[in-house]
Order: sequence, then C-alpha cells, then structure tokens
Amino acid sequence: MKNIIFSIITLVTVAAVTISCNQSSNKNSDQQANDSTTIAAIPELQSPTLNDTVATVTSTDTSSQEAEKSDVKQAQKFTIAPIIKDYLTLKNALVSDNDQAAANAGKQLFTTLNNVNMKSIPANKHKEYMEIAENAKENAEHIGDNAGKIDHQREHLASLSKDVSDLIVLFGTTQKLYQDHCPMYNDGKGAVWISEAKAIKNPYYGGKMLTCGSVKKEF
Ligand SMILES: [Cu+2]
Repeated sequence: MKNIIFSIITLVTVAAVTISCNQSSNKNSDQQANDSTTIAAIPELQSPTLNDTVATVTSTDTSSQEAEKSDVKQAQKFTIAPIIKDYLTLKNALVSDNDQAAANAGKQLFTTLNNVNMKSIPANKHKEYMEIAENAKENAEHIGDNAGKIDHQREHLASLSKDVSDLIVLFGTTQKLYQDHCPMYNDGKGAVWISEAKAIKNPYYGGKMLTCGSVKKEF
C-alpha cells in the first residue's frame, strides 16, 4: 500500500513538473506532441518506480545496505517499556479493586499498542509480535469497555498477562520484573501476572486475597 501511495505521489509530482514545464513553453508549436508525450509517459513511469522499490528490498547494492542499516538502528530503538508501563497501571488498578481506573488504563494500553510503529520492530520478530499484539489489543479493549464488571476485566487480565509475558520473552526488559502466579484463579487452573515489585499483590482477588500467590520467574 505504501509503495502504491509512493508511486502515485511520484507520478503526481512528475506530472505536475511536466505540466508546469509545458506551461512555460506553451507557445511552442509542439504543444500537442508534448501533451501526448506526457500522457504516454505516465504509465511508463509507474513500472520503473515499482521496480525500484522492489529492487531496494531485494538487491544488495550500497543504498539498500544503508537502508537496512537505518532499519536496524530503528529496530534497536524498539522497547516494550510503554506497553509495560500501561500494563502495570492496569494491573495495579485491579490490585486496588478499582474497575474504573482499570478501564482507563485498558484504554490507554489499547492506544499505546495501536501507536507501535512496526518499522521499529526487527523484521524477524514481526510475525510473532503481531500475533501477541492482536490478542493484547483485544484484551485491553475489553478491559477498557468493562468498567463496572471487574470480574470480566480480571478474566481479560489473565489472558493479557500471558501476552505481556510473551512480549518480555521476545524483546527483553530493562526494568526488573517478576512473573507471579496465582494458583486459585479460574477454578484452580491458575493465572500469572507481571509485577514491578517482589512482594505479592494479587490483581485477581485484590483486597479479598491480596497476598495469594508466588513469584514464578524473574526478568
Ligand atoms: Cu470481554
């Protein structure tokens, strides 16, 4: 899609330049010939432009190597820190039994996930990231839409916490994080959550059973 838009922009630019060139010499008796040349040139221009774009991706010439280098640079900048920050706000809202704050944090997390620039993610991690992010977005959205239904928010937290764990494994974290486990949640099937602190504060039961659970992993 970007390639097509780029081609269109290129065509429009070339056409505009050609037209203004024609206008400056429009007293010319070759005007009609110029017009037909301009029209004929447009479809011809399209395929080299597309081919150039493809060549940039596949060839190993200097300019594409430089493009790859800048992609790598951008990729090295990618961090899941903003996602973690929103997740922790959400998790802590549920620790405090605050469904409204959880909904707000869910909406914020949804926005943060939507704002992730795929170009900043290393190409070899795109597919895996996309799968995790799709699931995480759905969970964040449902939590955002379910103020007043804290049990339902917590169901989505269980799924979201797996997504966040997967993201940490995939991209790492500079912040010290803990994966905690609550053995009771979901009829004894258990559930994990991610915490920024070693002390157990259970977001699935909040005030009812705040210290139920244990640290399972450290990141
Ligand atoms: Cu839901």
